[in-house]
Amino acid sequence: MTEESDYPDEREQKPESEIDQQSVAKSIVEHEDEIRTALEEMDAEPPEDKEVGLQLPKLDLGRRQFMAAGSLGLAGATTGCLDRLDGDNGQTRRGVAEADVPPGEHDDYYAFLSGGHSGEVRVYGIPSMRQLMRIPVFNTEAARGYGYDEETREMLEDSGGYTWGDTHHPRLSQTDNDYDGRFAYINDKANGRMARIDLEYFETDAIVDIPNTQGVHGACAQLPDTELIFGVGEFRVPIPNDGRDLDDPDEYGSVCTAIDPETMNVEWQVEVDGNLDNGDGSKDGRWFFSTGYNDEGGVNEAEMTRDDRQHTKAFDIPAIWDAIEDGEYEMINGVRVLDGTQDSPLNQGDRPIVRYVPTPKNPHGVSVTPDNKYAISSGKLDPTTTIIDIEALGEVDDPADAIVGQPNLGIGPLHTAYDGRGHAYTTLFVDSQVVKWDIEAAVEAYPEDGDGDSPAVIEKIDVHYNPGHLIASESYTADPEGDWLLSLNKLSQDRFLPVGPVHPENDQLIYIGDDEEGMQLVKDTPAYPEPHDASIVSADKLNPTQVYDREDQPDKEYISSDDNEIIRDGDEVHIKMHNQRNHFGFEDITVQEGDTVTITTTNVESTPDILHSLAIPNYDINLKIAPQETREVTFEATEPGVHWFYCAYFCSALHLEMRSRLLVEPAD
Ligand code: CUK
Ligand code: CUA
Repeated sequence: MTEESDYPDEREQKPESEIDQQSVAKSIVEHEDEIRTALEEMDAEPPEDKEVGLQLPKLDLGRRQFMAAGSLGLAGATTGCLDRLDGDNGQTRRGVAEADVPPGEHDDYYAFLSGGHSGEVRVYGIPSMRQLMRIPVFNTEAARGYGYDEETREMLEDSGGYTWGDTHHPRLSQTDNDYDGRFAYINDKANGRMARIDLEYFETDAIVDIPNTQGVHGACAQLPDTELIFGVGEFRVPIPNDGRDLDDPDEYGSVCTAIDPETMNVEWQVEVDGNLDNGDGSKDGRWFFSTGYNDEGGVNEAEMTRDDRQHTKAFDIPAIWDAIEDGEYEMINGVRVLDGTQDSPLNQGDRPIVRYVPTPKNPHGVSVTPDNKYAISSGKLDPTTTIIDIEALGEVDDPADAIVGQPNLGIGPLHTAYDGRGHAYTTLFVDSQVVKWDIEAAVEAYPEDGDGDSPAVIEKIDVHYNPGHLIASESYTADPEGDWLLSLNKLSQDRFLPVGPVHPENDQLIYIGDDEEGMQLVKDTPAYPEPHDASIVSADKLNPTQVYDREDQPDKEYISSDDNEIIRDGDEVHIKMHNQRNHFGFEDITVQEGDTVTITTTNVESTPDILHSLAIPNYDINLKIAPQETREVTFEATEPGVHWFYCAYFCSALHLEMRSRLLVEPAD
């Protein structure tokens, strides 16, 4: 199970010319002998052992085939579809031996990974770990024309005008506690924003700049039907943060923000004691849980780590709506803000709006089990996770009485994912491990959990190195698939060829579909800085469009080849032109220096994957125009001269010829 890093040894390779061909042949023969011996030994094992080892339905693969496939690296060729198993919904799934999806075949899952301070979201296929797409969100990205046309520029401008963000928690919309394929939501920790990605087009379609908060970190949807999106403030600041109480940290506060998922308007905020960190919602829509690591209200490391216990905060959503109905809020920067601090009158009655569950120490991740029984909150600076009984939380007088388990798991527990079979998987940042444990066993052992590892611990696997989040397939739904686990490791150190002082992160894929075999590390994937969290969704739950429909863009003018037109009105020039293989609607466009130029252009192709772009040298413009899509840009013609505008997507054999002249006549 354990993989030691042996990278330095492997690098001592001889130049090819020095390699003794005979010794190569000899070692191949020896290697094949070893495999044969291993296979013979397996065949000698009693058949009942095989039964125990392969409990999963339809996993009809003998250990011999598995060994052969794994050792020879011929997964697709040797095992074929023997290795497929059925998911809960009857879909065929790849098993561990088919983790290398053969060329031309598709993955079983999409994984949506945050890109950290790159500001984007990435899409991987699981189990291949192939990167399928990158979706710019808070950054600009010329390859997708994002931030270079009117629409996306305006969206970025209206949400603060920043050129970067820090994405951490991509969460997908759900209906009835299952992915509905509509939207993904993603936070911006840097600039306090929340964005929405339309999963029909895989494009960011809305960003909201959230007032009264800084460091919007944890994010999730209210389940079961995505009625709200929550984002929580990690940095305590004065509210409003307008220069008041600058150096008076006692006056700082942190809020949980609820956003309408359709309008992306902020609905309300609840201020709490301490800060907020990660969040997850109960499956029935009643609770939103958030950890927080700075109940001390400190402003430096020593202060923030002073106490041994902080709180996991449980926001009672219906109680908050009731309080709003009763007018128990203050309008701050146009938002209804409720007082959810411990001494607030709203927390004194028999239906407090926020319940404070004591949790050791500087808790980080919190996630709700698929069956909605527990919220599990990780200690980070304490070796335990805290298991909160969700039903009990609504009944007990003292929230501490809702704690029903506190297993000792290892050093630095950060985040927990689920396989739907009663197991939890928790990352141990300091130990560089993932620990698999039995949730009910931890509840049974409580409170006599002892000093060492909890009896609930089933197995640990080394990861490389220092894992942050981990996510299992469909772990955030009520019905996880329980086959793949992604460990998003913060350091790769020596796992890859060196590429300078900035090392890639390492996203590791672990097979968890076989409880008897245990966790199996399947592959390393270098990742550009820096994924935090991910959501893994079955491929059949998404239905992205391949070609735009004209009706998809009702507010844009479709420009066909008959509609090419240049409209001049004083110093305003509006150019309407189509584009297609291998030309634009005009060969030459002449404007005057100082003109305000708007170009509206439609890609009139209807063939999938035939994209064009409108790249204008010297003007910092590159529009992406997908088939049947219309894009628009406005700019000042400040640079006199000849500017060859061209298509940057290699679209045909005459792609290079797909260019026209923008002639900007100098003003006298
Ligand atoms: S956080 Cu980065 S590893 Cu932003 Cu969810 Cu825990
Ligand atoms: Cu169109 Cu290249």
